[in-house]
Amino acid sequence: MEYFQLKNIPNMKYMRKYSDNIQYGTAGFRTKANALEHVLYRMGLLAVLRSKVKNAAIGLMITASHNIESDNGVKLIDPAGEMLEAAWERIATNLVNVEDRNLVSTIKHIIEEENINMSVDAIVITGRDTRESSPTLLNAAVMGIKALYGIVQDFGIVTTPQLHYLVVCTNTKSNYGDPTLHGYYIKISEAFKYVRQKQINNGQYVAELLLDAANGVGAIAAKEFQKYLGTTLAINIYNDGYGKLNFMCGADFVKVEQVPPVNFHAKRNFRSVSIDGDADRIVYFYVDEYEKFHILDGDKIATLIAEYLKELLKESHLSFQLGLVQTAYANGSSTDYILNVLQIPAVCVPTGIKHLHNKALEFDIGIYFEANGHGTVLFKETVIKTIKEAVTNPERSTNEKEAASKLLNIINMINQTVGDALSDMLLVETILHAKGWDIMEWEKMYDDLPNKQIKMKVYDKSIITTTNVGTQCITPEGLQDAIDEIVSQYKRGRCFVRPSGTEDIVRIYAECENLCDLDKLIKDVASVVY
Ligand code: 16G
Ligand code: ZN
Repeated sequence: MEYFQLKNIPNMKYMRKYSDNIQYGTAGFRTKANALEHVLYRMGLLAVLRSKVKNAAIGLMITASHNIESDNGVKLIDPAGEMLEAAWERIATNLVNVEDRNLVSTIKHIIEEENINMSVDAIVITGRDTRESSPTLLNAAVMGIKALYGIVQDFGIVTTPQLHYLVVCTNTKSNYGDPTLHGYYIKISEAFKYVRQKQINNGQYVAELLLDAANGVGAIAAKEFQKYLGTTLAINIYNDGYGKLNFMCGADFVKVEQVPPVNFHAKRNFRSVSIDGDADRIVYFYVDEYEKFHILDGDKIATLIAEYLKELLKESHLSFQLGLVQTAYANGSSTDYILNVLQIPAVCVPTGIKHLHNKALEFDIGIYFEANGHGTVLFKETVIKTIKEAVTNPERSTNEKEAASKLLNIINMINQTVGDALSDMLLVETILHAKGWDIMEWEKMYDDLPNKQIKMKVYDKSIITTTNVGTQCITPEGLQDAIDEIVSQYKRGRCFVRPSGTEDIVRIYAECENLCDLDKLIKDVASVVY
């Protein structure tokens, strides 16, 4: 090992300022922005090591997604666009928390343990959201990357899914797409326009929607998309960056509070969309003529996509194994619909995109969505190859070939590297257009069970540990029995309690058949947690 390479690592500017330990959690490191400079510096160092180990480009995204503006965060993206491998999450947590005087020895230790060849070139692809703290944090990361002689490819302000896309394209040498933002917009928008011109605009569908962009980077990306889409779809953007980021707006707010965002002119019964601060989550909603708010969340999006893909496969006479992956937050009605009506296997995994993504990879075509609106569809390479062959196969009928060609364009429209709010939005728009549906018709696919989610501050959330994909409490003793006892009193009742992996709180989710019982159910459970 050539240790001279480590001589630049000690850096007075990026000394560890806080003694509190911080953890690489569900979505990387996330906390108050002013506590993160040394974390970014060290993650820059780690990204270089990860790139050398994988002999591929690694992504480093600076964002705190739907959190308040004063927070920030960082996550590393592995070469195929997936979240950082679990073993390296532990390495990251350790590296970020060691004393400054132990930093160099810790790096040496990682190099030895992981058997890293330091002569391999390292490329780190960086991006950041629109937060005020992001440029300073990017500087810290870049200093870390350069201290270990890594190459920085910075894409400036991008959505999280754009950065995943850029990492994948860089590593697959254009197999997936061109590794530029133009490449991203053109790939998705061309596919969208292709499918649209093949379909007659009919029924209740109107090619116009209202978008709440959470005052985040999604507003920039949506404006850019509008240029590529031309008149095929009119996107009216609210919360477009001039207001406070994620403040009473955005997908997380709308989903949890079940109300429209602020600064939003909801037209009655009109298709409206909310995305989050880094544009990897999406929910649809509308307000009806009685001022009642309706949400069509990740579950509704997943079922719509699943049904449409099933139809296209049938039309093209292609048969693949479809699967849908959800978490325990999925509405019970959606799971029933998937299993009983669509007759597609539904699997439940723990919260966190890496779990959903990994499970979805097991199917030929794996659809995954969290109820909060993060999701995408993954197609096996062999599936794409078969569909491509079907498009040109002279033995197939014109109808079959048309359906296969639609499928191929649907695949191009989907950002398979991670959940992408804007790519998902264009996919939903395509399906509604194909069916000639307005948002009310889509909503009728199935009725959601009344549901509610609350956050609870507790003295120490680590006292609560869970099993069975986060739905059963193991500790403290007796808690789960008490919850079961309460839930058993409610028709179609379901309720679970788990500590959040991203915030210092406990989450309680409840659903049951009667809306008027819901508040009591969740309150009773909260009282035994407290
Ligand atoms: C993050 C996760 C999301 C999860 C949410 C809440 C990723 C990319 N995102 O946004 O999957 O639902 O945190 O997690 O993994 P929590 O309930 O553990 O706080
Ligand atoms: Zn997000």
